[in-house]
Amino acid sequence: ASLGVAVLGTGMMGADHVRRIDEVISGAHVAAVMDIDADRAHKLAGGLPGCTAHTEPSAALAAPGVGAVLIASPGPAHEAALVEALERDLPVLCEKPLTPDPDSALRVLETEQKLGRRRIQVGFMRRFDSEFTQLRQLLAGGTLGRTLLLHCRHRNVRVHDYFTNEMLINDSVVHEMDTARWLLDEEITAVTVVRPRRSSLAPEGLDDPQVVLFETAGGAVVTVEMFATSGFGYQVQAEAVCERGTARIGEGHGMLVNSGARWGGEIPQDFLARFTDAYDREVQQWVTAARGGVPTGPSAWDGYAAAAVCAAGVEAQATGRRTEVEMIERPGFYA
Ligand code: ISE
Repeated sequence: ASLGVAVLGTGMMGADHVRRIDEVISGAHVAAVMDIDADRAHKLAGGLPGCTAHTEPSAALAAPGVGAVLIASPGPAHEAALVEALERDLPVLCEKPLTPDPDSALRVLETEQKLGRRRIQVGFMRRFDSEFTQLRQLLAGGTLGRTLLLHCRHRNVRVHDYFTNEMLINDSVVHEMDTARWLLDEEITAVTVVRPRRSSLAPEGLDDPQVVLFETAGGAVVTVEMFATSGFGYQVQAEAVCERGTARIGEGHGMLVNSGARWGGEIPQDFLARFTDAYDREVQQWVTAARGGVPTGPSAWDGYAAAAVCAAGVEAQATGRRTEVEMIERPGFYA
């Protein structure tokens, strides 16, 4: 039977996932939607046969036909929803962050471990992007030798006026934290933040761009240029520098047009456009696993590890000092 998904939070991400489950994914349908904005929830549910609308997460989880949960509400609402989903033994796809800080993430890990099997997948969608997957396979294959350096660029067109320096770490650079851990298969042990002069086009209170440096357990170094107000496009690029060569992804060589003494192409403007295929694969694999048992994508452990690195990142940013990451040992459950 088709998997009935409750979607919590119907903002930009949640609404896109509703569309994806309805139109793109096989084996699932949207059984319930929840948003604190009742109108919004009702409008969305109205277009979906059999879908109910709610303003409380618990009501959505208890709605008829719900067999799994997709959490796309703001980060501070995640812990309560995750715990309730686990109590109901429902498979969960939780948009990042798992929770906003390491302590609450640890509580989620403990609750999941008590269940005795993995139920949570965290929405680090880059792991489903074809170029990122290719890079990981190349690095893991070992033909280039060990990876010494990973250079990352992460550019957004613009951000909301309320975007802060902490959000630059917690909402944006968190993706590089996960990507680096996954590509290198090592934990991040320390973070340093360096600021060039500030773009005069950045909103008040935001120091943009920033350079964030990670050190890994095995001694690799990762540099991240985070530029949230580039103005021109959404770009996520990475170059691995290895002992016997380098590999680059995210250059965006899609269609190239030659005309009028110029050549060029288009740059996507946001993550929904840049990572559409990755989101599609992410949700499809989650649905397939949820119907058959255990999720295989990024786990609650990955969500916790990212939260721990974020905490170090925010401190490094505030103090200007190299800050070591504090993390528990990885439980065997998440091996
Ligand atoms: C946003 O929350 C995301 O997750 C995007 O992937 C990232 O590029 C952006 O900077 C964040 O604000």
